[in-house]
Amino acid sequence: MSKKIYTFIFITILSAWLLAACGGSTATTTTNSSASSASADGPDADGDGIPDSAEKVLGTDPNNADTDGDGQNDLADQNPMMADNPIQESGATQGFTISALLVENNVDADGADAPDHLEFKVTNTGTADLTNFDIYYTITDKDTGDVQGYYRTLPGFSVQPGETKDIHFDNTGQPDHFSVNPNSAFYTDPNALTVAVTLHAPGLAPQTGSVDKDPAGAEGGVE
Ligand SMILES: [Ca+2]
Ligand SMILES: [Ca+2]
Ligand SMILES: [Ca+2]
Repeated sequence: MSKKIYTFIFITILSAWLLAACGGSTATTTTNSSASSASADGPDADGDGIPDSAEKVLGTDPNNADTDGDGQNDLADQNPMMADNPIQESGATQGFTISALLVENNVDADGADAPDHLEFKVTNTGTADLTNFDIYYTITDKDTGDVQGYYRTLPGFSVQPGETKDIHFDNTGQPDHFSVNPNSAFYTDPNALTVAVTLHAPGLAPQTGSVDKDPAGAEGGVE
């Protein structure tokens, strides 16, 4: 699906919801100024003006007012699951490697939901502690070509010289586990996917990697 068509569908769904929320009498609405608000349309956990129930339909994150991390609120963002890659590091100094990139199947052998997550190992190949990482990753449906893109900073994640550490993307809330959109293609798209990541630390050359997520296979990736 093209970006233009997707945007049209998103706006159509959002408009329908806004109209319903306003009793069909007006297309204007009021955004919430605080998180964890609620209305006749149900809870709005992240206070972005879109109820949790509508976020599920739209595919946005009910716990994040800026699902794709591009700085634009979900309600205002015409393409809320597609951030452009803001990582523009020009440094050529090598300081770390991605030594493994793993994805987990989204259903178990019986077809039930499984706890998906994206996981990769980062090795510090330099002589100084590395912090202030940020990451951009895309999720591409291999059948339809649909792409989602997310940008995240990784606060609290650091790697000492010679050390290898795991970065996880899931919603367990554990240390070095970073939140993901539970309504993203990674969780909801049954087709084969390609996940591509660009990891960056200030002053160092970004490192990239990609891995396919098979719709029916076990956890895959490269070690
Ligand atoms: Ca919301
Ligand atoms: Ca949201
Ligand atoms: Ca956004």
